[in-house]
Amino acid sequence: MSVTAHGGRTALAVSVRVVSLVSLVSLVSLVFFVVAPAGPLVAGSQAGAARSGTIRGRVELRRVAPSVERRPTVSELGTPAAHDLSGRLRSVVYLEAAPRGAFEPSPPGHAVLDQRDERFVPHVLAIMTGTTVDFPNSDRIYHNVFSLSKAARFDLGRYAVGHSKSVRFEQPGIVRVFCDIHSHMNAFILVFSHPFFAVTDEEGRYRIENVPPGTYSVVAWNEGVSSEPMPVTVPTGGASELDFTLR
Ligand SMILES: [Cu+2]
Repeated sequence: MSVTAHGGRTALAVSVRVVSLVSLVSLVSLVFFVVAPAGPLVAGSQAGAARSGTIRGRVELRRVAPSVERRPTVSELGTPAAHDLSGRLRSVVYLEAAPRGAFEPSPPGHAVLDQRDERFVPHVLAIMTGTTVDFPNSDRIYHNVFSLSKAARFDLGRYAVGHSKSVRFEQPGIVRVFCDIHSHMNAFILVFSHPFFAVTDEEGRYRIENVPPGTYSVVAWNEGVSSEPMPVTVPTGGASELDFTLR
């Protein structure tokens, strides 16, 4: 963890890293994040890129999870509360188990979870293990980011606008992020041991690219609620459609 003055905003760039089977076996508490011991092998990244396919579809939410409302300030009293639905409309879709050898190592990724207008932006972040997440404070008030989640426990303390602290996420799992000062601030970071996941847009559409041909179980997640794993077969160089309904 390190303190850095935050300059230009880094684009959310999640990149790929091979995780050894040994470390995976020790992380079995969340079974659905674990790479399967067997599966289609891809000879190399070039061959894999040429033959790999896509899983795409839509996650429909029967109802949107309620948010914790922000207390209005004196100047806002009498005006309607600003609802932030958009973050809660986004779901994460991921392969329950990724094929071994299906992805190449690459430098650890970087992502940003901003603190802006007393909210975490984005509300849902999906990353691979080894990714460092910056938590810049873009508000003129203090925040205190922390998590008590099993996959990552941290407390960044208070820092002012223009400052940032970072956390590197090493363990797969779901990390709930809060602010110690503002109880209405919360976010999710989903940490995967493989790169086969996607965050949906606000309409629920998703697209998982570069999936080697094969049959997989796919799970959709929204605000702590997961679907049953759904089977899907990805043809060589083709696309498969898979829709989910949650809640
Ligand atoms: Cu705060």
